[in-house]
Amino acid sequence: MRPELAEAARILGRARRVVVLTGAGVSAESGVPTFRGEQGLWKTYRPEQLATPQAFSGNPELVWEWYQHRQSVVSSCAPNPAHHALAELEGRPGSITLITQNVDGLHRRAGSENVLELHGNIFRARCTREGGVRQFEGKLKCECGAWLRPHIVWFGEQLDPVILEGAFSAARRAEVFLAVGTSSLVAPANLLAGMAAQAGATVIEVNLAPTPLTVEADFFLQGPAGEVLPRLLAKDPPP
Ligand code: BJW
Repeated sequence: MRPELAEAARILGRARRVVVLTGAGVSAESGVPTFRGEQGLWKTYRPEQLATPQAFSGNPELVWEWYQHRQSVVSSCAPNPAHHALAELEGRPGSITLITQNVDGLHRRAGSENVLELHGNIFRARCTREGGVRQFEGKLKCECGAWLRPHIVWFGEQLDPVILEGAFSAARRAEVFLAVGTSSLVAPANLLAGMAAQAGATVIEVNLAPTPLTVEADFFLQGPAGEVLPRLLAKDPPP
């Protein structure tokens, strides 16, 4: 085991309050495209065309077409060893808060129960008139006649204040903050690691490549999440 990985695993193993923030990279090995980078979704579609309230009011059918396409991609994917390693973490003593920017639902499918979905869920829809949230079942209009929209936080939209406050308060109380597979570019999720560090947490980053967080992290574990996390979170890590 690489020495920094062994040291990070030791600190994690002793911590009682662990907060994990995941991004698109944690689902990449499941086959879900990331947002940025060479193979990223944004290389194919411009975000301002599809992931904004303006795009939806201009052409709701087009936006829904994109989301239904992504629903079918995600439905054909399965959780990978990174999701499973994080789900197993819930069985340990102490508190684990899993915060995800992902909308794919793969953490829950892997068995994680305590998940804060910061940016919504691709399989849910919300009435644009009444605000009610339900599972998306193929209908684009609510019974009340108004459009349903994806239950997703688009650029320029506020995050759910209850979920965001839950994430902030967990970060402020964390002993260890683990950031996995996120470019750390999108606010306010990218503020969480700094909040935890300021409150004294050890920050561990797992990513294929350095990000703006890397210089502030105590440990940067470079590699695919599906390989690094099972080793980092193993109950009895090898010496
Ligand atoms: C691996 C790996 C492997 C790969 N193993 N690692 C100007 C106008 C409007 C707003 C703003 C503005 N300037 C700033 C803002 C604020 C904006 C923002 O932060 N923008 C930045 C881009 C600059 N934020 C917001 O608008 C937020 N709301 C807000 O702040 O409200 C207040 C406000 C209102 C108005 C103005 C200003 C403030 C809301 C943000 C919502 C984000 N929504 C999205 C799209 C959802 C749509 C959808 O899914 O359909 O959420 S954006 C997109 O990015 C998505 C993701 O959750 C999010 C984060 O991306 P993530 O997860 O980090 O993925 P990637 O692809 O970026 O990175 C993947 C990483 O994994 C890479 O580092 C790889 O190396 C790594 N990786 N494979 C390990 N196997």
